[in-house]
Amino acid sequence: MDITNGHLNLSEWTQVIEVTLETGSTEPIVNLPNGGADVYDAIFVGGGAGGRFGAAYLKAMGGRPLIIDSWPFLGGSCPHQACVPHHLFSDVAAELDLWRWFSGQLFFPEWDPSRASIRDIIKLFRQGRSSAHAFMNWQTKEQLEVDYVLNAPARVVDATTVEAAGHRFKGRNLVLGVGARPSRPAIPGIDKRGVYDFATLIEELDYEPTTCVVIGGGKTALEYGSFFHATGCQTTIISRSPLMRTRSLHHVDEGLRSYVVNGMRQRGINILEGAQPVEVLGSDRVSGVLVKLPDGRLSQLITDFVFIGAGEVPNAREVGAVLGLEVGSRGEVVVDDHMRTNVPGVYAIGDLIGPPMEMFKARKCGVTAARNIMGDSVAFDFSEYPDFLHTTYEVTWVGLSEEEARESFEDVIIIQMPPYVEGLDTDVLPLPCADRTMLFAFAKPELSGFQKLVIDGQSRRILGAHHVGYGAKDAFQYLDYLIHRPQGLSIDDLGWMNELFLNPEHFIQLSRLRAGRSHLVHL
Ligand code: FAD
Ligand code: COM
Repeated sequence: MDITNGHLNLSEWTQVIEVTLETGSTEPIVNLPNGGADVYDAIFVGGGAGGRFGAAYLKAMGGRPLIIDSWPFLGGSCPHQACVPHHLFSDVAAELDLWRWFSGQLFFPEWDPSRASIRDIIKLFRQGRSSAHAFMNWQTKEQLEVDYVLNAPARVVDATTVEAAGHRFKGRNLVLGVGARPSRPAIPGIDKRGVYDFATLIEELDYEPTTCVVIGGGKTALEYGSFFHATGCQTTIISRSPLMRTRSLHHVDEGLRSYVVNGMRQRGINILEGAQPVEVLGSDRVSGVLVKLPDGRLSQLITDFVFIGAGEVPNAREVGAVLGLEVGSRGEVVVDDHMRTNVPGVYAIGDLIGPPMEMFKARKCGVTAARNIMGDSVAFDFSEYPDFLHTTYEVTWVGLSEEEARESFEDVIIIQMPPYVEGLDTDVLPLPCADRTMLFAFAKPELSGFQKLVIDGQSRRILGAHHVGYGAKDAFQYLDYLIHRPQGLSIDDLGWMNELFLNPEHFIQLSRLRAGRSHLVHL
């Protein structure tokens, strides 16, 4: 389908994408104002977050980009199977959590698990996701003016040639952004029906699970496990390492971690840390999981649904071999800080180059490659960044954990809510409280959240911030910038900010209560 000279509106794009996905049509969707005959400054193989932002930036700088993607839409895995459904699930989990705690009280009806269906939420997502895809296609063509060929798997021929939709495209540079796929641990029985990952959950779930076993201890395991459990599907999480102590997460503060994990246990999630799945049981369909407990005993968990949340593996095989790209021990394409691979003129970006597998990194890798191709010399260091995950809460953190700070600084000051004071009955303290935790604050105070600031008492600089509650993600983006800039952010700066009272502004007001002291002490 050649849409080069057409100007589809959003509904028309939605229709094109849905029909293509539903029928499995292999007809390419082509937007090539010059018929694809030019030599492009860069061909972006993969139009996910990395490829789309890279191509848009290169175009904005006056360059000529082409995107080729095998899906009939731009934007990649995020709006199709990853971040966007995860946020929907987490929103639903938070709503259901309130309903369950307040069942039959105030205006809440009696908790009725039959009303909370995992399949209904997935159906809702599938019905809506094409509108996001439609917007990406429309914006990239009409506003960003980037050439693209969609619904067309690309075959890299050499460092300047890519074949797709029966056409050979030439580029002075290649930018590879083909993403990652869910990792499937080598456990006997893992391929049985009833075993899902974040992608197949969206595409293939055809029954309502009644119990769930989640394998993994990182973000996806906690997020999806919390959602499944919130719907009333009794959930067990099996993790070799303690939850949130997987190598994909850094700077996780122990106080924050225990608030999160205790909260999950309090809600009835069965958490087996230090445990190992031995076999997925069942003849054809899953009927259980055999697990080795930390003390070496074997235990059998009965379940009709297994969810793998064990991370992702870069799709390096597909593009790596033909070009002779260097691939690292975790299956990632190896790049330098300019996103250059070992092959001149070939760049790699996003999930393909390994962790952290996050949107900010994918998009900024794309922009870094584009800028270097266009003659800037730009390095991108993504070793420090703000991070978050969801349980039935939003959990955010940035900078050093308390434990990390104590390893490098002599005088570490902690400002925390609830305060850590030996023997104090903080379970009755309705603080911190803020938007979306007010009901908890008044009826179940111990559920109303957790906040911690880690400060270097000598320089008075904020070293880290940690938060469990709602609505702090936005602030953490700016806190990240402020604490990592050369002059940092001091307790005095923070205490002098203007709070919008009763949101996660406790960091401001608590800092102000201590900032007057020349020698800082804990609060
Ligand atoms: P992708 O977006 O995966 O794009 C790769 C593209 O390459 C795809 O469009 C694919 O069709 C295309 N492709 C592959 N092979 C070919 C080929 N041969 N020819 C042509 N095209 C090809 N990050 C966050 O920051 N916040 C979140 O809340 C968040 N939630 C997440 C939840 C889940 C469950 C998961 C799994 C991830 C989440 N992430 C989140 C991570 C985020 O989704 C990824 O880091 C990001 O999407 C990576 O972008 P990318 O461009 O590298 O790859
Ligand atoms: C967001 C996709 S869901 S992209 O990063 O805007 O391409």
